Amino acid sequence: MGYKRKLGTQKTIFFATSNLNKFEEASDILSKYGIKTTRVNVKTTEIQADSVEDVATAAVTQASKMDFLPIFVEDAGLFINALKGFPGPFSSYVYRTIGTRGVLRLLEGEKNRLSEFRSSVAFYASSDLKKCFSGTSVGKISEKERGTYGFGFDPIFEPIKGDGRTFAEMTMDEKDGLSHRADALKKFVEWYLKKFGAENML
Ligand code: ITT
Repeated sequence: MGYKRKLGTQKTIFFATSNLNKFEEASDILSKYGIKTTRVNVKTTEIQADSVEDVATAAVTQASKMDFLPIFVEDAGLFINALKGFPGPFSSYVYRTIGTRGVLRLLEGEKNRLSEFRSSVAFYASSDLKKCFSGTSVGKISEKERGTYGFGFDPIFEPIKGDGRTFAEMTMDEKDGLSHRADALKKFVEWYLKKFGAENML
């Protein structure tokens, strides 16, 4: 039995991700707009590309082949200025290998700590109804890891619009107020609600 439902009577949007933290953040943000998110636990094959937009767009095409529609994927990466944008689209691999401490070592003695988280949300409802939305959060790489909340590079990322704390020193709500993921998802939700109308969706 499939889960494809008629658009317009949709109660749920599927989110294909293997990352529970990303799911938790996204479902929390979307729930504030009355949208229910259901996780499809798959790891799509990430293509090699320079931008998170290209990675997300390719991934959602793969995800759309499953019987869960409408669906979105979200690809994120940390782009560090002094490292010419590294790790960028390779953030997942870099996190799993050298981790946050490895990134701090790469930046030892470096004054320019400027960096940016980028997120792209690629949505697919049908072959003629698909769209990609991008968000950013500009910040600095801290000198040391700080904080225990969040995941990934959160302990070393201080958003410029914050108060000097790293994402890992913030509650999820505080991070949502400043994050690349929230930025991209809000653009998506505004478009989605305009397109389908909240009353059809709930
Ligand atoms: P899926 O592709 O299955 O969704 P993933 O963990 O591979 O999960 P991404 O490719 O989007 O997710 O993210 C790559 C890595 O970047 C991720 O594993 C984290 O280490 C890091 N990252 C992404 N978003 C982050 C955030 O909000 N805070 C801290 N680190 C983040």
